[in-house]
Amino acid sequence: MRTDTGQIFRLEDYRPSDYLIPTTSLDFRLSPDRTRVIAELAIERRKGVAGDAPLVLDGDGLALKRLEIDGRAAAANAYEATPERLTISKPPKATRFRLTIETELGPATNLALMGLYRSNNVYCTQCEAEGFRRITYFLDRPDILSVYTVRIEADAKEAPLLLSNGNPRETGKLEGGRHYAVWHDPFPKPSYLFALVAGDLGRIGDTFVTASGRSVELGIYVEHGKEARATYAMDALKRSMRWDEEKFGREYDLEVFNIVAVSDFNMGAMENKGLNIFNDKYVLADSDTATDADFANIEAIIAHEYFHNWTGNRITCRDWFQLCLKEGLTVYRDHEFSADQRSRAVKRIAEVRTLKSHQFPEDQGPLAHPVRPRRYREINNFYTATVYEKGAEVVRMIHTILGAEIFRKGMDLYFERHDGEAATVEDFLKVFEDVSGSDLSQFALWYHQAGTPNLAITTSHDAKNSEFLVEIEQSVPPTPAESRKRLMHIPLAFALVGKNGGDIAYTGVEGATVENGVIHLRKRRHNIRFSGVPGRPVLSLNRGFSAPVTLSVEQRPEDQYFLARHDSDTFSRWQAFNTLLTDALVAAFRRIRGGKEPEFASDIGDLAGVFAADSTLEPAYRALALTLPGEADIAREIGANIDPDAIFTARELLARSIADTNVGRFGELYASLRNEGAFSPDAASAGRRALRNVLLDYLSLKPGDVTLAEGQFADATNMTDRATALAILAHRQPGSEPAKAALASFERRYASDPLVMDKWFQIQASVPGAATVEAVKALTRHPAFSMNNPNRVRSLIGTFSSANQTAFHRPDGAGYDFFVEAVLKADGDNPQLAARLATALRSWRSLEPGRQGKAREALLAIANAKDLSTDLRDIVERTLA
Ligand code: B3K
Ligand code: ZN
Repeated sequence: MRTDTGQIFRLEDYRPSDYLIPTTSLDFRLSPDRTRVIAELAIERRKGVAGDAPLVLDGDGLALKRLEIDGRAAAANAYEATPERLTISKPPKATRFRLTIETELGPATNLALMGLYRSNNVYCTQCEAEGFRRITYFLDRPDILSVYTVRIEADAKEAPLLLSNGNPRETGKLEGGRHYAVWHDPFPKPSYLFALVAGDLGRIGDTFVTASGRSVELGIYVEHGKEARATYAMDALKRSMRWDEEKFGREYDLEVFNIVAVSDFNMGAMENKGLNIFNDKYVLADSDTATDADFANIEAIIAHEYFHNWTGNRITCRDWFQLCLKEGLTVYRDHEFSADQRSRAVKRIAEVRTLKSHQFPEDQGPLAHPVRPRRYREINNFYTATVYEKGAEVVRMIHTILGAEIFRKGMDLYFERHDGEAATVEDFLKVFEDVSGSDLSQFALWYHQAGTPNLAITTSHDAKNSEFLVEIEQSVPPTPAESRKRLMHIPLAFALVGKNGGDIAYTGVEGATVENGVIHLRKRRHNIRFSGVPGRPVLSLNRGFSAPVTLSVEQRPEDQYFLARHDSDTFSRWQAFNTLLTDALVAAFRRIRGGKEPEFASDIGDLAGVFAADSTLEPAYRALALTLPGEADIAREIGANIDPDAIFTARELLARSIADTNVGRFGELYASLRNEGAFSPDAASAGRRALRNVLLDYLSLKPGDVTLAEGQFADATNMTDRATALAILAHRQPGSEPAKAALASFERRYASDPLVMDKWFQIQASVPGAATVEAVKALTRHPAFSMNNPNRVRSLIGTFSSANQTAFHRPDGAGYDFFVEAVLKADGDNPQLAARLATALRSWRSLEPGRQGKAREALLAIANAKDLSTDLRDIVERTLA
């Protein structure tokens, strides 16, 4: 039975705990069904707290076996232990005392993948956010920092490898084929960073010498036989370590750094101190099994978790409301890393696409919340695109506002001032105020206020006075629990673009502070007057996506075409073309809904041809330019009364019109981009493959025209080319002989490789059209599928519900019926997985009335089901509210 108390946690209720735990020693006696954990906690009453203050430790589903206070068995009336808490109502009078707590766990039956569990017979842990309380009773909150010593004992055959945080201290043999290891982590840390791994795994090792000359032993542990697939991750790790030294002056601080890949994991990876645990999807890669996107994700996630060592671990969060303090900041850091390792322009476009497709819908729907939320019922539901991606954008804006040099000074001060502490967003902002002397109080609203701001913009040119006028009005739409919004400080990068595409100078500006190409909007309305501008310029706005806002610009289409062809800022060029494509798709959608044939200006096809052929642009950039906005992006732009079938048709027709205009050019280019030589995952090679594969997609649009894709599938020498060709075959001609043959051959080849089978599930789950509902249902019975493995579930059911608009939103509701069943099934064992899946319906109110009604019924069916987890209940209730 579940005990959802419906309790809501509020930021304003934060207060420091009465007790501290300066040291923690844990002794694990591992066994699959009966693991014993003996915790010895040094407890210290905080100064000024009354001697009779009760000590209440958190638990979650725990069974207490023994409790000692200062080495003596606690009297039965001295405490109360329930699965959820251990209350010592009359703790010893002394300010310091010792608790010995013994609990018993069953890792093998822990399918929620929180706390101590087993993945492929490997013991592993996941404690963020509140998993440590599933291991022992503790003050399981991030502001309780403790120095840990961990002893692990296990069967030596079953678990030759015994790992925990910090540095290795001791190992030894025991009777009965058992052995043990002791680890000590000198850095005080919150319980959510605790980790343990024990099992039989393969290893690749390396050494890293830090800037100050200390040698660090690096290890990556994977399933035996998969060691070779971990070399790219190791390379990414070493590059991350060097980069953090060079860009942020941050050195690694322990003798060892270990990464373990496990196959059952609720998210991407976890930054436990000195012992990162990864979803194996983000460690394992080689040319035969991983796509270029996989390689890029591995690089980014390895870096992200490593960067947490300073932003998250050395400086952690005071409470979970401050989650963005570590997550937004660390995402900003990993974005910068990838930009430096790859192409900055390409990386920025990819980031903006992700932000718009994940964070914007969240911010514009029922689950909207500020980057720093003020309340939560289940903290695990706040590991969101808003906290991560918008949180990173907020840090980027600080960089934009203060400039690179002062930003770095602020970061240095942050590390200096707060090292070893549990900090807040206020602490973070304060360092930037201190180093710059600026007042960031209005800027701070980016943390506190939900919703995507909109800027309405009109321009006019006064030739007589050589003036260019720009009127900008900001508004922030209402979001749940926040109907009235305050005015924000929005840094809007811009340029006035002249006839030749270059930025033009002006002699003066009035109406707003404008510095280094950035307009600082602070008021509701700014009338900005640029003087010394004799010819009418074209306004290039929100360059580099300097602020996460939407724009409503009254702009002539020819200006947009002009920017798409000539803007000297490559990001803005992409943005201009993307806006043109989006506008064309929205117009086509409206015509289709009105029973008319859509029409597309031939200029769009021509412009696509220009991007494709422009060899001054990187191939990866050209690939992004040629990628049409996704169906969900178009839906968001339309806003209401969404008919996914009409969107799909609009998108298909635009793609065909672009292909028709460019058949010859695309064909030649496709042929010229053939792979030469050995595979390399580097950004430039990946970019060429990306462009070639986008072209293949266009070249396969005509009914029956899949011979190229068939050829590529047969000849492919790497997973990127193979999986793309397979997706084209499966999506263009579902159920056809070539599609069936390709799917079957792929399945034969990779049947024993779960991560590759995930691609096979994904490709089939995203086949457009009504029939996919039945196909996905059938695939849940495939031997390679398992409802208990999050990667499988996300590949099949997650892809179906969040990336297949036409099938999921089938008008008869069959997609929703299947979805309800799957979400409830997942919730039985793994609430976090179920809650994440359930967010697929967050934009249900923007659907046309028929689907909207069915989606609501589906949400109600979940809400009314018995015994829901807190996680899932929280999501459905907020979605319905
Ligand atoms: N900090 C973890 C996420 C933990 C999620 C808990 N539900 C991974 C990361 O962001 O680096
Ligand atoms: Zn993170």
